[in-house]
Amino acid sequence: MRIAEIHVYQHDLPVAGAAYRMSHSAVSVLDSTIVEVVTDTGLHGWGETCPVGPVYAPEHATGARAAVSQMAPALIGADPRRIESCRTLMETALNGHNGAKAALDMALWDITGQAYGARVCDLLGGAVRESVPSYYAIGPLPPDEAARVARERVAQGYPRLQMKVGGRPIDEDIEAIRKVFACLPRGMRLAADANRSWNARDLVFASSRLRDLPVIFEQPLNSLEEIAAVRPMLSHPVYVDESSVDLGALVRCLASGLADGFGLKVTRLGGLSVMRTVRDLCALRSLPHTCDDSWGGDIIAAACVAIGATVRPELSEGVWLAEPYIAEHYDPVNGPRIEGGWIRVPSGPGLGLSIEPGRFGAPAASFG
Ligand code: 0XW
Ligand code: MG
Repeated sequence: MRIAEIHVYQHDLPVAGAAYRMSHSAVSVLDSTIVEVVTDTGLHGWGETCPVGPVYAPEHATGARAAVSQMAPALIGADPRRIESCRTLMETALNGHNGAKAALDMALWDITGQAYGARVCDLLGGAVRESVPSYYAIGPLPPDEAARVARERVAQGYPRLQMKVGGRPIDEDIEAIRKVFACLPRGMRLAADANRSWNARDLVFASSRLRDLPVIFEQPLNSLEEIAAVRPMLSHPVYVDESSVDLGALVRCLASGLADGFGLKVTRLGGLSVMRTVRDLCALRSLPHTCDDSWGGDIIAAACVAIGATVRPELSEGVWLAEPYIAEHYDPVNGPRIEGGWIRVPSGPGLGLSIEPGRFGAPAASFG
């Protein structure tokens, strides 16, 4: 089996309702890059990468399409089931650009699953359950409003919550964390995610004022160096998200003991192939982690669910999907959905999606 064609599409994903907000950004339309890999046997594999705006991470939406276009010619003629060889071809064609590599990698796993009649989760080591926990990210809302949303989501069945903090006085963040925590059933985990926006002073202050609450601080500061500098002064676990920019950064976090867990993004790390390694390294150190992406439609969602289904339940911090904020499904039948805070693992081969030909209009670029 050979790769005969590769098509790259641009697709806008408008946020349904109000803009999606984090400490220092608000987004209302996300620019997604979709990759379709077609084999000489007529299989279609799908991949996607979709940064949540231009400032969350260094990935750039337009750059993703340029990067896929740089690598695609090298993949034409390769066997898509030899994913490691394809990854070598990608590395030989372009340095860096994990998001673009992740989109191609996803499409290769999708094709391999279809070719063998197996689900991607089962190729990645095997699903350990057929429904994965999700978590809801509460926006940086005033404390009482954040607590109201927390109550709603707990009532819907979400097993875990994240709340956005930062971009306002630290006292307000502390009050919001206390009020949200008070709404949770015993044992339910809460991560306060500053998305890099706190400074060391605020983090140390918040950790001392909230000493009695078992809250996780997710990516509180801009860099690993800043986190390392104040770590001994904290009484809370710290999860690293944005700073786990690649496998090397993640290994440094593991080796230094800097992270107590991770918020992981499939595309930031370079795809499902890398996530599989990261999952196993985290298991070695008993470090909990999520299996997310920063945004994306059904293709990214299916990829996150596939790897999420293979994570040991005691180490799973859930699979976040942009699905509740998106008004469309690429595959209205099989596209992953969050129901009662949980996501059913798709049953079809590959990523389990069936996407209509021409669904994304004319390609931005085609190869082969
Ligand atoms: C909540 N998320 C998984 C979605 C947003 O894109 C940001 C992200 C995070 O945890 O930082
Ligand atoms: Mg995060």
